[in-house]
Amino acid sequence: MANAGADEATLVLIKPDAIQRRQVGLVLERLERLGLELVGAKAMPVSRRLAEEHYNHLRDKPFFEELLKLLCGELHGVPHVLAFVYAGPDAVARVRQLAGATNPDRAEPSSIRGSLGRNMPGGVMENVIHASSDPQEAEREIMLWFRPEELLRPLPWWTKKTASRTTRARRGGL
Ligand code: DAT
Ligand code: MG
Repeated sequence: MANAGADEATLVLIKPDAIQRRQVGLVLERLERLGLELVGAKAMPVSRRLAEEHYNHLRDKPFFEELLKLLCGELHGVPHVLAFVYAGPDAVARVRQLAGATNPDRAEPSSIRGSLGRNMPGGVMENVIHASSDPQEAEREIMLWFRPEELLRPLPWWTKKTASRTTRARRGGL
C-alpha cells in the first residue's frame, strides 16, 4: 500500500525580494539540508498573467496588486524569480514548515521567513519564498511554472494526467 505523501512534489519560488537582498544561497542551503530530491530548477521572468494565475485565490484581496508587482519583480527591480521542484516523502509539509508562517513577524524565528523576511511600510510582505501549501496546490503550481520536459524526471501524477488527456483527445473529447 502506498504511503500518503510518499512521492510528493512541491513548488518553491525564491522571490525577487530575496534575490535583491542576496539571500539565495542562504535559502538554498536551508532547503538542501532537508535532503529532498531536486527535480527542477530554473531562473525565469514572471509575466503579469503568470503572477495573476499563481495568486488567483487572492484576486479579491486589497493587497493583490502589490503582490503581483512583487512577484513580477517591479518592487525590487529584479527581472526574474528562481523556481524549484523538490520531491520526496512529505515534501510539501516539510518545505512549508521550513518556510514558516506567511507573515515574517509571526513566523518561527528559525524558519526562512522568520529569519530572513520582513514587513515593509505600506503592508508589503517580503517573505522570501513561496512554498506550495498542500499537495493539490503543488500539482497545480508545478504544472503552471514548469513544462514536463524541464523536469529531471517524470512526476507520476503528471504523467497519468497527461496520459488521460491524450486518451480523451484520441477519443475526440478535446
Ligand atoms: P503563503 O505565501 O504563506 O502561502 P498566501 O497564499 O495566503 O500565503 O498569500 C500569498 C502571498 O500574499 C504571501 O506570501 C504574502 C501575501 N500576503 C498574504 N496575506 C497578506 C496580507 N494580509 N498583507 C499583505 N500581503 C499578504
Ligand atoms: Mg499560499
